[in-house]
Amino acid sequence: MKTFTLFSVGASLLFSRALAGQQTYSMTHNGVEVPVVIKELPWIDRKLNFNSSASQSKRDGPISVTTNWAGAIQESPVAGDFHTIIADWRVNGIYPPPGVGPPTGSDEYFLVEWVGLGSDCGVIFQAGTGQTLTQGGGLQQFAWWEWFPDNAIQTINMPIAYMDKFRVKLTATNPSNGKATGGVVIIENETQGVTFTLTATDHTEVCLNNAEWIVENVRNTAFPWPTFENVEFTECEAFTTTGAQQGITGTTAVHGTSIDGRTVVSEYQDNEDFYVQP
Ligand SMILES: *[C@@H]1O[C@H](CO)[C@@H](O)[C@H](O)[C@H]1NC(C)=O
Ligand SMILES: CC(=O)N[C@H]1CO[C@H](CO)[C@@H](O)[C@@H]1O
Repeated sequence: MKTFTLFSVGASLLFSRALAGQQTYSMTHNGVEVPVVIKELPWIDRKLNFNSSASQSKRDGPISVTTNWAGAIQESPVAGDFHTIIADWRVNGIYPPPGVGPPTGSDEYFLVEWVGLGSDCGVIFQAGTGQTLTQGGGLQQFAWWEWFPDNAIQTINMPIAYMDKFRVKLTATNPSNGKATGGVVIIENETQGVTFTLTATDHTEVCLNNAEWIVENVRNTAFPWPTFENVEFTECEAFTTTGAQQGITGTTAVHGTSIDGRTVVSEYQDNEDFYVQP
């Protein structure tokens, strides 16, 4: 069972775990260092899952239809590879799918909003916000990061509330031959004055030819996509190893199908802004 809880008081903590790289991290509230608690959720395989029965229509540009992701994937670095990705968004709520009552028994609606580097070679360096909705726990919200598939989702004890504005930035460390084994996560509130920083090393190589901004149904085809407020990704930027800056223009739009027949769409606004709508 891949579960552990770590406590750190004051200064950054270094921990290591077989096959899971090493991490150092710290958090500040209005510039003052505060304790970090990172908790690993149970392992869920969160790789991109195409819905092969859905049509892959061309609209503004290339479209991929998946069962678990909706958003935008930048697959075309103008030169070099992606080493940094950034976006802002407000923390949405999640609600039962249309026409469905509150969760009962072991029902779990589980949505995450994130930015990531990689995905092409099956490894993703990613961080963002998330929500679960269950009968026992009600609505839970959290900030998190993950080096998939080395670790499961790592929740972070950052304060998080509905409609808080978050800014997440990932930077791959020492990219070489289009790959990296470490990176830096910075998760900032833009509402509550809290900044979390984590440096990861010694992980499985991530391929840097992709950068993505995603809303994901973590439970994939086990439960329908929940209802949620549109996730508006703003100030979306990706930087390449040659210093180029790219945004949403030229990305593959990813739409998510839900087992109840709904489609979660990704709508382009401009080069730095788009939204995901259930
Ligand atoms: C896949 O897409 C088809 C066509 O849009 C849809 O009817 C079906 O429900 C989708 N499957 C899943 C598992 O979301
Ligand atoms: C980095 C960041 O966005 N910080 C903000 C967090 O919230 C405080 C209080 O609202 C702001 O003053 C900071 O600018």
